[in-house]
Amino acid sequence: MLRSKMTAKEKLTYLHNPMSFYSQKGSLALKQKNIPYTEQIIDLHGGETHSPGYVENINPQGAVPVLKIEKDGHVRYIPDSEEIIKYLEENYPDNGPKLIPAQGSKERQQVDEFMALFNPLRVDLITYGCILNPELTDGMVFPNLMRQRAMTMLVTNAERLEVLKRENPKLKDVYQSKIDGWVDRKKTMTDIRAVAEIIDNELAPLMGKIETTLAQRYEASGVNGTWLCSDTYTAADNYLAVLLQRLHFIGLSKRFIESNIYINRYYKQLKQNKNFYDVCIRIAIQMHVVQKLQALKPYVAGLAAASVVAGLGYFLYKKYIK
Ligand SMILES: N[C@@H](CCC(=O)N[C@@H](CS)C(=O)NCC(=O)O)C(=O)O
Repeated sequence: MLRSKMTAKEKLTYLHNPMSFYSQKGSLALKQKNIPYTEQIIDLHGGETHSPGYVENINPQGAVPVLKIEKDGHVRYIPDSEEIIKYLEENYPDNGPKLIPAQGSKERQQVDEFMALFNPLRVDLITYGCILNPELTDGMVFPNLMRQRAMTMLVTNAERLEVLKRENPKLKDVYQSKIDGWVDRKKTMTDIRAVAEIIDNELAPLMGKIETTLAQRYEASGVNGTWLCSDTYTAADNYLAVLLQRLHFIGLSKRFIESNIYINRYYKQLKQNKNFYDVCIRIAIQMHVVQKLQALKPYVAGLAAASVVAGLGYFLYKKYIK
C-alpha cells in the first residue's frame, strides 16, 4: 500500500473504548483505510476520560475517541470521530477507499447529505434509552448484568464529576458542563416516552430514507454489494455500519433491519467484511456470551452445589460405609 511522504514518519495511537459508538466509527475507518496504528483502551466506566490529566491534556470534552499523533518530537491530539476521519482522509489519501469523495462529485454531495442527517442523531440517548427501557426493544443483545452497570453509571458519573469539580477549581467550568450534560441526558434516557419519540421521530425517518436510497441504488445497478452513496465504501457507510450494529445490539434490529429488504441485504453484505467483524461484531458476540452465561448462572451454581454434595457423599461412603 502506498503511503504519502508526509505521513511516513508519524506514529498514530488511537485512544478508544471498543464498546463506544464513536470509537467504533474511528476504528472502522482506520482499519478500512489500512492505516497502521497502535491502540490504547480507555476505561469509560471507570471514568478515565474525566480525569484532570485527560481533560486538560488530551480532550477537554472528556470523551473518546482521540487520535494521538507523534511526529518530529511533537505530540498532538485530535478528538472527535468526524475530525479523526477527516484527518485520515487528508493525510492518508493513498490508503484504502476514499471515505470522502472528491469535492464537486455527485457522490460527495450524497455523502455530505447523509452525514448531515447522521451527525445530529442522538445515538447515546437511543442506546441508553433502550437499555433503560427494554420495553421499547425486541431481542436486545446487551446483557442484563451490564444494564445494572449502566444504571449505576448514570448516578456515579454525576457524583464523580461533582467531586472532580470541587478538587480541581481550574477545571470547574469543564466539569460543570459535563454534569449538566449528564443530568440532562439522564432525564431523557429514563423517560420512556421521550426515548420512544426520538426513535419514532428521528431514527425511523432516517432509516426510511436509507431504505429508499439503498433500494434506488440497488435497482439502478442491479448488483449485490452496492454502498450507500457510491460504488465504493465512504464515510456514510462507515457511520451506517456502526449504527446498524448498534441497533442490532440494543434490540432494534427487527424493526429497522430485518423488516427492511435493502437495509437487511446491506447489513448481510457488511457482515462479510472482516474489519466490520473485528470492530463491531466481535464485541457484540462477547456480550452475547456474557448474556448466555448469566442465564446459566443458577444452573452453574446448582451444578457446583450438586458436585460438592456428591463429592462429600462419596467421601463419607468411602470412609464409613465401605
Ligand atoms: N462527537 C464526539 C462524541 C464522542 C462521545 O460522545 N464519546 C462518548 C463515548 S461513545 C464518551 O466518551 N462519553 C463519555 C462522556 O461524555 O463522559 C465524536 O464524534 O467523537
